[in-house]
Amino acid sequence: MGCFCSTSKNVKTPGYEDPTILASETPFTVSEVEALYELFLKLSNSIIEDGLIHKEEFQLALFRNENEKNLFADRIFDLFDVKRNGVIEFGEFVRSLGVFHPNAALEDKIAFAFRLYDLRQTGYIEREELKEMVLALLHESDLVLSDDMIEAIVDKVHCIFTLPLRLLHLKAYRN
Ligand SMILES: [Ca+2]
Ligand SMILES: [Ca+2]
Repeated sequence: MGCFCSTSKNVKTPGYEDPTILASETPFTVSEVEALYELFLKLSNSIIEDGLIHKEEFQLALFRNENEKNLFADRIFDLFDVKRNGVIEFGEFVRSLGVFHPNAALEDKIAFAFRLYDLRQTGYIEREELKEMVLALLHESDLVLSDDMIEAIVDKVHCIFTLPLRLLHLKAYRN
């Protein structure tokens, strides 16, 4: 006879990882990781009850809409899905959220933001990628702007994004 003493609450999700290990690798404390597990259980069982966050569940949590295609949500999902198997497991969830923690290293935050906009993963943020992202964000906010205005925004932001790069080039040239 098997033991039936464990309740369903003690059955962990497929990608479950020990909170003490996750806490040691992220800015979260053990109790914060445990709280994140409760949140993870809710999100990962909202549509498909399998303890894994599928894209539809992720979109539902972010935008309260499981069907509408959204570039921004797609991109964040891909960044969270580190192992690239199409679902977000608990470990991926906690490690990715760690980047948003106030105590996370600035380099990690910058790297995450950069990867978010580097849609084609070329290691460089192209103006077209930036425009796609700006359009997606505008669409999400229901803000209607003229094409000229959108182009002007993209120009300005792209200029800011590439400024450090251009300064480096300038410095290299001077030296
Ligand atoms: Ca699920
Ligand atoms: Ca995954």
